[in-house]
Amino acid sequence: MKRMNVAQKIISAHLVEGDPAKDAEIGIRIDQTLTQDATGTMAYLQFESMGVSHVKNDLAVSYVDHNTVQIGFENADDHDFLASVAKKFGIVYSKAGNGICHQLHLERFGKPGTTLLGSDSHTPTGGGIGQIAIGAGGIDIAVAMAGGAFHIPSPKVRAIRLKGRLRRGVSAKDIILKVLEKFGTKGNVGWIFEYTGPGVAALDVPSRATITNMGAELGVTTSVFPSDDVTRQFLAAQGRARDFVRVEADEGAVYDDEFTVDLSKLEPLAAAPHSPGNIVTVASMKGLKVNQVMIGSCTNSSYRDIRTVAQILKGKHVADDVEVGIACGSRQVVNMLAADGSLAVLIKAGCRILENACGFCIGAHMSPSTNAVSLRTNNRNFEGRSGTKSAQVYLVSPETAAASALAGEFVASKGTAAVPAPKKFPVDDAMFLYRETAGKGVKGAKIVRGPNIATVPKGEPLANDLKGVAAIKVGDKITTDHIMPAGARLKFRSNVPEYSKYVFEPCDPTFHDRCLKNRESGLANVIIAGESYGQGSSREHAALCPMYLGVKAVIAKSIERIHRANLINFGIVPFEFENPADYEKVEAGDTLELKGVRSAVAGDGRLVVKCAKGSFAVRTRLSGREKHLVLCGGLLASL
Ligand code: MIC
Ligand code: SF4
Repeated sequence: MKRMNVAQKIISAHLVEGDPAKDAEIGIRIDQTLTQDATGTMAYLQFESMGVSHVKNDLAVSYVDHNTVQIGFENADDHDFLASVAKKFGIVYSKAGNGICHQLHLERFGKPGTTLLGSDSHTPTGGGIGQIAIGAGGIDIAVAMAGGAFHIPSPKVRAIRLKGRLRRGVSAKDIILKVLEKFGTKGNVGWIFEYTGPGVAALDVPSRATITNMGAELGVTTSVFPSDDVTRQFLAAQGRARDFVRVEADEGAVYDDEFTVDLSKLEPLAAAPHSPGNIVTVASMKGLKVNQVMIGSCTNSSYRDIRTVAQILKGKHVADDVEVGIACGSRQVVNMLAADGSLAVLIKAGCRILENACGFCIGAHMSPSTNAVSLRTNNRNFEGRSGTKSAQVYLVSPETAAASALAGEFVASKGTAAVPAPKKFPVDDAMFLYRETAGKGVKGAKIVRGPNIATVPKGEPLANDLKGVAAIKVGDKITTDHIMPAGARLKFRSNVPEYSKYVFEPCDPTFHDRCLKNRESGLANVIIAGESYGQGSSREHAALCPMYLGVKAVIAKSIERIHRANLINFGIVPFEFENPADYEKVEAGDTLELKGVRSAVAGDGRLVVKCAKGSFAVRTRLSGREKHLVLCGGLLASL
């Protein structure tokens, strides 16, 4: 029998289409789904339009954690809509204030050996307990809830071998920053990173989850740890011993590649502005004045993390000119910190205690001041994501964040005693509603639709000849935060016409108006981009809103996995330059001729595009399923 690694074991047990040994797309069965409010409203509107009576997968959970600020009626309208949908269709509803989706799912629902699909790019947090957990656009979650398969490229699996033991002051965040230093934020499409080796056993579940969570920044399909005795202990302490299954790689399992991290040699690291792949040592930053320190987010908001911070701050006070905010991952974490006195320590040390939610991480709270240096324990430091364009955001471990908050400048922590894995977590599921009707739903329950809940636009079939305009030309590593900003604009997620006004706002605020003009004159809008277009989040609005504005194609040097899938789901052709140097041939505003684009999509994906400076060749590599979607004008239009 073939000796399998963890990823292969779980994928082969869930395989419903294709052959992982071939270099093509495969379909897998999805056991669990999760959504969060900012992507969930669209996902459920799409689910509703599929006409299914209730969810068909094992467990669907709808979390509210992104838009909890509620300035104006919009967020609250979304919450009411989500709660009513959950009741009707058999979804568990996690109320605002319960915590951040990934932390909560790990604590209460995630199961080793199963598959989880979430409308959030950090869904791979579940890899910390041996789940194949993948982020995707909302419509893919809707399909999975309706019992459909999810498609991924046949994965290549890279072993990240951990050896040795971490030194004091160095933690899981530094491990994933090291992996990001090695592999960067582009060029990892189609890979699964599997953590193996003797160093794994010494990492507790929250540490493993920090690593798989931030693996999203690599652009991989997912990251996964084995499910072992550490996992067993964690699940038992959560009162979920029955959910444990052991999933470990077979002796001699084969990997497509491997990389070793010697934990004993690791030093505190940071991701410097404005990319999670821009890694520096904390030692090299020593002395840089720090204005703000933010601790929390789905990467570092566990009891282990915040308790560690409390141990470092105990009996001290943060520097006078530094503002410090702490957002815990869940009510469970807050309750534990309250019970053991850590919360009082944090308050006494001068920290601002924030809601258990995404908040600052997505620029929805505590934006830093102009030009501020902000140290944060979250996973993304894209320019402007904090809500302040000129801010210099560095991503660090909780240990480095706490030490720097005290010093008022960038400094590594000397460390503190390890927080032992709790023997018993206090379990209180009262803020998870509709657990009794999960999987069944309540027939006849009414869906509540306030004025913020608009309808989902459908695409149109792809024409054979397109006369187009290069509506914008952007550079490398354009993130979904550039395409579809969050923060102050997040409240329009359920209203596509309104949210579309902000497409590319950080790059070119005139994009929306120009696109509409082009669309009215019968011209197709085309986006020209460099390498790694669409990095970052799973937000399908970065495809849906451009579709609404008449964008028919993206031509890029390369496109990231989740965004590429979202483009296809909304009928936008994801083209790549055959010769990346041709990027130079197109200028913003150029007229483009895409003659025979429909036949090209239906055929081998090759097309010659005419432009002012002559012509250039592009290519799209689509599976049969993907071709069908693009030709129809997207998934909804294909139903
Ligand atoms: C993010 O961290 O960028 C988000 C906000 O959680 C997104 C989802 C969204 O845009 O709603 C993600 O990671 O997918
Ligand atoms: Fe929320 Fe930030 Fe995690 Fe996204 S990365 S889910 S915004 S905490």
